[in-house]
Amino acid sequence: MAKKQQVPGVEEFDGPAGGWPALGAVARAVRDQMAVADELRALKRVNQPDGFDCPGCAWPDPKHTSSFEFCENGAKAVAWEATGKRAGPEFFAGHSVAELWSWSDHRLEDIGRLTHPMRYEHATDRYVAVDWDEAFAGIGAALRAVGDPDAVEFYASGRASNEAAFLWQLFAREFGTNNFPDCSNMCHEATSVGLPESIGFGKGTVSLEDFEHCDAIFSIGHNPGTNHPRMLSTLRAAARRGVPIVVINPMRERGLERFASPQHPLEMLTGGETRLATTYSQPRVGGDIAVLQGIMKALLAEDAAQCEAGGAGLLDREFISRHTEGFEALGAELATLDWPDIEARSGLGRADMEALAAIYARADRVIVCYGMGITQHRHGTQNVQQIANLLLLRGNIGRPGAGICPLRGHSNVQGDRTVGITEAPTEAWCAALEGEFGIRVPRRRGHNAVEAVQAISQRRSRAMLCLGGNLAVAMSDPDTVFPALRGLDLSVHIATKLNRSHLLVGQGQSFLLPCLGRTERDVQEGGEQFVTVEDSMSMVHASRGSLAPASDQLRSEPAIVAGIAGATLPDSRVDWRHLVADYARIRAAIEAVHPDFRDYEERISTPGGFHLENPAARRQWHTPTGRARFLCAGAGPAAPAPDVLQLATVRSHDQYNTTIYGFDDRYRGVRGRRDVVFAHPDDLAALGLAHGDRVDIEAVDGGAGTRRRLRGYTVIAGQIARGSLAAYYPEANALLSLDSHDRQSGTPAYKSIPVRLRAAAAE
Ligand SMILES: Nc1nc2c(c(=O)[nH]1)N[C@H]1C(S)=C(S)[C@@H](COP(=O)(O)OP(=O)(O)OC[C@H]3O[C@@H](n4cnc5c(=O)[nH]c(N)nc54)[C@H](O)[C@@H]3O)O[C@H]1N2
Ligand SMILES: Nc1nc2c(c(=O)[nH]1)N[C@H]1C(S)=C(S)[C@@H](COP(=O)(O)OP(=O)(O)OC[C@H]3O[C@@H](n4cnc5c(=O)[nH]c(N)nc54)[C@H](O)[C@@H]3O)O[C@H]1N2
Ligand SMILES: [Mo]
Repeated sequence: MAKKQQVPGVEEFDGPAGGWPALGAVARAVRDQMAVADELRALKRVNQPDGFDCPGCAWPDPKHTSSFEFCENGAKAVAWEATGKRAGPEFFAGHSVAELWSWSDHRLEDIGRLTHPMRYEHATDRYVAVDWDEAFAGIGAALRAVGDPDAVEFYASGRASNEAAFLWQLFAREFGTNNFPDCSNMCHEATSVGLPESIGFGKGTVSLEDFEHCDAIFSIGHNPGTNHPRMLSTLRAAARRGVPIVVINPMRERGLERFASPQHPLEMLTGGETRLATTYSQPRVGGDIAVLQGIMKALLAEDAAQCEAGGAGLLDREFISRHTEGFEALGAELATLDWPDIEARSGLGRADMEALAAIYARADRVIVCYGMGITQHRHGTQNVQQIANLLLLRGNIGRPGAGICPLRGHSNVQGDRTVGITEAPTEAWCAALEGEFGIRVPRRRGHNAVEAVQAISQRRSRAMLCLGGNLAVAMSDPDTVFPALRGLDLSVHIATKLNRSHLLVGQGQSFLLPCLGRTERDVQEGGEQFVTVEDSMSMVHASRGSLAPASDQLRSEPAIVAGIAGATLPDSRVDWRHLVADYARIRAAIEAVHPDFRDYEERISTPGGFHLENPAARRQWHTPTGRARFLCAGAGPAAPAPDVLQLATVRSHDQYNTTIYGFDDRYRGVRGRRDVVFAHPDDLAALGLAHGDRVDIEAVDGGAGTRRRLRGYTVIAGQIARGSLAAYYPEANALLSLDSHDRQSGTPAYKSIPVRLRAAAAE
């Protein structure tokens, strides 16, 4: 084979995940960001019983340890927030919004923490400082001027605490709308919609202890080495027990292959490492329904053969008959699918899928973990439901060591939903809010994220308030979203750092309200406060910041929400000041409207917190028939035309969603750049292309009159399955139309964008 040509910034990485490079990366992050030694203290308080919840991810903390657990990307997230850099009024005086627009996403956030409330001034095209009271009054007046409450969008990103999120939804509902576009609409909505139909509950069913008792782990469509690094310790322990770890992922991810644990000095010092994946299957992007159908078909065939030979078979028949429905229909569907079709759609061979079925059948207790590679497709909800099917076939839900494990994104995205951030609240929730506060809660379904952006682009919605996040950049289709947001009458952003969404100013009013982060001390009238968050496995625990705030002007998220609410609703039935003076009062209100939070204040004071109710984990199925349901997916998405490739957008190792810490993607061998696309060498050869060539990527469903493309990308040959491409989020959002989303959950199809690749056109 010809030697690959040298490509600047691209060199294969042959080390394990973790190890010394991880420590080095943290040292660099600390050096770049943290000016004061004091801020380093923050790193020692991450995920400690009396410290703050790591803003990095929603993976739970092992209850029984209180020792510092080293996590490279957690440390980077903390350093990024606890930075010594500041973006104060002097900074904004020196730079117009038009100028800032030309800066990269990395450079915008790297200016540092926002220090003062700011209002956009049209005459000078600059953000200028305002008083808090002036800002609240201006926002309140503008909101009342909108007239129709359903013309206002209340976006939330999943870093907000339970307390802030609860106040957010209380304010919006008293104002009169259920418009709650939320980051989870772009993330695990397929889980929140898909699992209730399958198992009657929209969250994962496992706890961290289950990983100590499982006999096999399936990891489908997630990249924990980068996005949930503390999970590698769990996988490492399982691997050392001899538990098979099966990976199903179109890309080879180093963090799923090999790991040198920074927690284990001997492994570090001796250059040792632990092998994680025992089987690594690389289906085509978007091929998961077919993969799961193939595994189930093979399982049913082997089960039938064993039964015929007089054995007991491989299915948990007792569980299926007592607890489920729809088994016959699923079996009938699988029987109609033929292997060549499954192979074409999945990109795997029949023998591969039979081998996966055999591993699955041999294990008594199986956990399936999954992430964005499953949810962010046009058929994301169906993907999730096929995973549930697979588990139900052998009774792998609702017993120790087994279950379904969606890896949530933001550190409190699950909690935000629990405390009422949803466009479709239950009647029970609305009635409880009304009972507790004496307000009128609208029952009309509101907007999710895609619907909110559609409404804004059609001027049906005219104001947007954002509790964190960077909606414009996170959403698909910047060509539609950016102009739409510029047309708003009012935009309000509660944020820690400057990002591109804040620069989408138009003829209307824009406000930038700086808030405390997780790491910082939060003092209200009633004294020092803590907040609460819920992790991926439904554990609710306290988070208490300890650093001095980045500026004496900062306010907490709950205080800012209360400030806006008070100024907007002069006749509010809610005593906002009273609630915010002591967050225990907010928690008491949550307890009053949500039965699972009984004795909230008392239970939150136990180190490690408490576990929320999880009926599916107890085999109570809150479906209409009281049974778990096998759900058919049909033939699923067809394999694309031969010249069309499916592009998945992925996170690099140096980013947190739209926050770009740096330009390296260490485990994938990329340094100092992000303008690359991963492709299979055979696909490249078929197109007359090779490793290192410059290409243009063009969306196939570009939509009428538009041409969605990325120009001048460099191809990296290898690491990914045939028929598939991968490029970095958020840049590649330019390829995805707003209309391309899962019809059931509204999740944009960020992981299956049909594109063509061609040699770059001359400039
Ligand atoms: N450091 C860091 N931590 C984070 C984040 C971050 O950006 N940085 N983001 C947080 C958030 S909000 C989230 S949601 C999570 C995201 O965590 P992940 O779910 O790990 O997110 P992605 O990087 O989008 O990668 C998903 C994986 O899916 C694979 N994939 C792509 N298409 C397919 C497919 O069709 N099938 C299968 N089986 N796999 C596919 C990709 O190869 C990749 O390995 O992480 C959270 N934690
Ligand atoms: N192409 C593509 N697009 C995607 C995805 C993908 O995989 N591919 N993933 C999707 C997913 S899973 C998600 S979750 C969304 C993420 O969408 P968002 O949650 O909207 O985006 P983030 O990048 O996490 O938001 C970053 C901003 O949050 C603010 N911030 C940080 N900390 C705090 C805080 O403590 N309080 C407040 N108020 N603000 C804070 C900062 O100003 C920062 O600029 O993106 C989605 N978009
Ligand atoms: Mo996410």
